[in-house]
Amino acid sequence: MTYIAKPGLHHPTLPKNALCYTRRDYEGKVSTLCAGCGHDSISAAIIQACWELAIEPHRLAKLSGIGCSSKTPDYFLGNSHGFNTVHGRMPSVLTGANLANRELLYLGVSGDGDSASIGIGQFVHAIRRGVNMVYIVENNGVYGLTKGQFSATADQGSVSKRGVVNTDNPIDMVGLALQLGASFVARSFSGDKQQLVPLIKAAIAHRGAAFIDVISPCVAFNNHAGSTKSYDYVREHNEAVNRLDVISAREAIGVDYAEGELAEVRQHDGSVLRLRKLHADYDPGDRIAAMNYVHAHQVRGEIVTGLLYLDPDPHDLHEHLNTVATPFNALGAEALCPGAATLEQINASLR
Ligand SMILES: Cc1ncc(C[n+]2csc(CCOP(=O)(O)OP(=O)(O)O)c2C)c(N)n1
Ligand code: SF4
Ligand SMILES: [Mg+2]
Repeated sequence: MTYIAKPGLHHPTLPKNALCYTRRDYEGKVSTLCAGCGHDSISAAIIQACWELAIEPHRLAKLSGIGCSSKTPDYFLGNSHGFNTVHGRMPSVLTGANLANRELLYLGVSGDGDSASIGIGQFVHAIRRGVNMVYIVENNGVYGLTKGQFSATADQGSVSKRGVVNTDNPIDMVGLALQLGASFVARSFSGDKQQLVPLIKAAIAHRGAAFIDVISPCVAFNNHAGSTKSYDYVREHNEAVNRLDVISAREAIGVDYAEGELAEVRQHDGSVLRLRKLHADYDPGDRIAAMNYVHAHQVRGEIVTGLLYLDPDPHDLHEHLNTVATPFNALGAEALCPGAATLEQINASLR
């Protein structure tokens, strides 16, 4: 037996969301990851975010590649659609699914190896095309599943468990996503659920390419002194620039902050993002400034977290392609194959 299913019974006093579902209804199978792996905390944050947003499980599709991180969709949202692709190919499968049915919420879960090494070509094109999705990279700086080789996000000078020093320059996924035009870019830490849950909720509410880089320590291969992706290192070097609250369309907006501290941004689904600044000089509406800020802090060994960039007027791939509102998978044969006469007209127009 390669997995253990959780018992279906719930305690009757568990809190319920607007759909009368408990958090248990958003769980998956029992995790087979190492105890303490950051990836399990990210799965818990995804469960919490989807429960709080009262997402109907059949409205969400989760896709992943290969790796410990890419195994995690088996451990959450057991009642949603799922597709485990080959290594590094999740973005193109997600893009195709999104084009066929624009009405689902798409959640891509990947690793730093899956997205920054073998899948980097796929990652950059999905982001630059503005595919409407939440793209989470569970970033531990190593290939956890294949026993801890440095990945392309490992910092230069970072030391492996066996004492090998990484001499290569790292790929910064946040810097890449900003440069490629992602309309929502965030970074977080698997050990900071308070920050991560609202970021995931905000990314789900966002229409466009929403990217979250989550530093997620690998306790088996990259949690020692000398690693820059260990729990201790991230806790000591975490510079959160803001804190986020997400108020969904059906909730009343209560006033619980002092004026002047907050910026509010309304999303296309009616939800409101309330952003409380922790650093006065950080502006998440300025893409270039965000790139400079993140890079300058990275040079000093600091990890900038929070909502790093938000385009208040995002556009997605369907808008770029001017596709019809009806999902392609719901169009009948008549619309999809309009016949020989229409084909002749199209051909004539191209002559
Ligand atoms: C085509 C192909 N090449 C190589 C592998 C071997 N492989 C499996 S997972 C993996 C790396 C996973 O690293 P990452 O995406 O960072 O996930 P993690 O396990 O660290 O969460 C590699 C190289 C594979 N499965 N398929
Ligand atoms: S090997 Fe590392 S990434 Fe994989 S489950 Fe264990 S701790 Fe997590
Ligand atoms: Mg990894």
